[in-house]
Amino acid sequence: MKQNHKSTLSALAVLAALPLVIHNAYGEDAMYHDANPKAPLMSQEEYDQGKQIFFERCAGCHGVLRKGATGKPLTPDLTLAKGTDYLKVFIYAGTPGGMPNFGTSGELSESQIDIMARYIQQTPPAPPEFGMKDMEATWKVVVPVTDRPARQMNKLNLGNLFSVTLRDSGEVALIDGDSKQIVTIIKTGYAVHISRMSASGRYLYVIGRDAKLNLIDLWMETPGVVAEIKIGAEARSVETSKFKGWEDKYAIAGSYWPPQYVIMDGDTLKPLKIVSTSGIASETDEFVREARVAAIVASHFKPEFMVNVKETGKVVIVDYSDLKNLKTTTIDTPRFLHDGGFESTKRYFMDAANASNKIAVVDIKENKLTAVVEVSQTPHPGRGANFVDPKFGPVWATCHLGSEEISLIGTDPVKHKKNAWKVVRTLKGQGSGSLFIKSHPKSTNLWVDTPLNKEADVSQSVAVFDIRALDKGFVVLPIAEWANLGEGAKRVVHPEYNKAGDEVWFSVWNAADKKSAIVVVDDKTRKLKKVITDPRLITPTGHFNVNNTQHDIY
Ligand code: DHE
Repeated sequence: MKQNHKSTLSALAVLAALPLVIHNAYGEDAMYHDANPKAPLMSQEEYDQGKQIFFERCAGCHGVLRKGATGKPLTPDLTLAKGTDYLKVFIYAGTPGGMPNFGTSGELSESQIDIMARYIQQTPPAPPEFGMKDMEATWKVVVPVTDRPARQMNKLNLGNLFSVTLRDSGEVALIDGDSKQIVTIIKTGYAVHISRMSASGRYLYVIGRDAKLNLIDLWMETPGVVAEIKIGAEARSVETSKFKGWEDKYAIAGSYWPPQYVIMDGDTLKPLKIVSTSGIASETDEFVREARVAAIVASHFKPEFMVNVKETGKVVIVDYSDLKNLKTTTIDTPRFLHDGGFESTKRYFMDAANASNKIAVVDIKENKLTAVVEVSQTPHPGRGANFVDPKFGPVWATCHLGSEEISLIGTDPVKHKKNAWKVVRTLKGQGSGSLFIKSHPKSTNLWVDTPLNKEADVSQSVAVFDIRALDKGFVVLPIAEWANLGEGAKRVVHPEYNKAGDEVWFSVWNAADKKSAIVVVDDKTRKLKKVITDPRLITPTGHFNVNNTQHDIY
C-alpha cells in the first residue's frame, strides 16, 4: 500500500513536470497542454513556433528558464498574472529600457506576437545537458593540421581583413579592408554572434547563437573552415590563449545553455575540459542553475582567461597552464555581467554588470576586484573605447542601452590617481538604444551607435564626438541615408576601425529580405568613403578587423 502511494506520487510528479500533448476537443489539431492549468491553450504548432521564436529572439535577454537577466523574468508566476493582452502590448511596442519593439519594427507579425504572449505563460521547457560525448559527436576536423599550409598562401593583407557577421544567413563574409572586396563567404552556425582572432593572427574563430564554433585558417589560398564543433545549445562567446608561449594553443568558448565553458585545442577545436558555471550568486547567495557565460577575455600578462558568469555575478579567472589541475580564482561582482573589454594598458578588465548599472573593474595582474563604478542605465560597451580625455587623462568609455548617457571612467591609477575608477565625465549622446562605442589610439574621434533606439532617424545614424573638445557635443552622420538602400527598418550598428585607424566601418543592418550594406567613413574628414553592397551581404551586424581584434585595440 505504502509503495503504491509512493509510486502514485512519483507518477504525479512526473506528470506535473511534463507538458502533455493532447488532442483538441474541438477538432483534430494536436494541442499543447501545460502542466499549469491556468496557462492559455495553444496548438502544438503554435507552441513549437513560440519555442523557436523564444530561442531566436528572447532567450538571450530573458534566459532559457526565463528567470531574467538583461531582460525581466518571465516565469509563469509573473506572466499569468499579467495576462495575454497586457503582454502583447510590451512585445509589440517595446520599452525605452531596451525591450525591442517587435511589432512596430515589423520583426514579428500580430499572430506571432499573440503566440509569444501565450507562450511565455507556459512552463519554460528545460533543454538537455551537453557534455563531452555530445561535443565529440559534433567535432569535425575538416583539414588536419598536417595538411594545412606552412605559410600564408594568399596575397591578402591579413591584418586589415574584416570578418563580417551575416546574422540571418548563418555566414561570415571576409572583406579585404584595402580593396573593400568580398574575399569569400563562409558557412557558419546560426545567427553568428562574434569573431575572435588567435594570438598569431592566423586563425579566426566564429561562434553562432546555436553554439556552433567554426575555426577558419586565414593562411589558406582561400580562407576556409578547418575545424568545427557544437559546444552546447546556445552560446555567444569565444576567445583564444594570448599569453606569450601559449599563442594559438587553446580556444575557450562559453555557452548560455548549458551554463558552462569548454577549453579546446586551438588548432583543431578538440574539446579538452568542460566546467559548469551554475552556482551561488554573488549578491543573493542563492543557487542559480542558468548561470550563463557572457564575455570572455584573455590575459596578456598570464596564461589566464577571464570568464564572465552573467547571473551569478562572478568573473572566473581560469589558469589554462594546467588543465588537469585547473586553478580558478572567482571574483564576486554585481550581477548580470554581460560584455566588456580592457582599458588601454590591458591590466584592468572593465566589465559591464548591465542590469545593475555598474562597471566592475578587475585587476587581472593581481586577480582582484579593484572597484565598482556606478554608471547610467544598462551599460552596453561592447569592448568599450579607450582614449585620453584632455582634462582627466586616460579613460575607458561605455554607452548605454537604457539611456543617452556615455560614461567616461578614469583608468590611470598612477598618474591620475584621483580620477581612477570614477566617472569623470558624462556625455549626452543621441538617445537610448546604444550598443557599441569605439575609438582608436590614432584617432581623435569617439563613435557611438544607437541601433535599438525607437526613432528611425536615431537608429539609422551615428554620433561622433571630437575627443579634443568633448564639451562641444556630437555631430550626427546619416550612415543609412548614405547607404541609400531603399526600404526597411535599417539599423546602423557596430563602429569598427581598420588597421591603420583612419577608417571606421559600420553595418547597415536591414531585414533578411532587404538590402543591407557596410558603410566606410573616413575618420579624419568624417566623410563617406565607400558603401559596400552585395546581394550576399545579408543582415550584417558585427564586423571584426583582424589586427584590432588580435591585439585588443579599441
Ligand atoms: Fe551580442 C557581443 C550577448 C544581442 C551583436 N553579445 C556580445 C557578447 C555577449 C553578447 C555575451 C560578448 C562576447 C564576448 O566578448 O566574448 N547579445 C548578447 C545577448 O545575450 C543579446 C542581448 C541577446 C541575444 O539573444 O543574443 C545580444 N548582439 C545582440 C544583437 O541583437 C546584435 C546587435 C546582433 C546579433 O548578432 O544578434 C549583437 N554582440 C553583438 C556584437 C558583439 C556582441 C557585434 C561583439 C562586439 C565587439 O565589438 O566585441
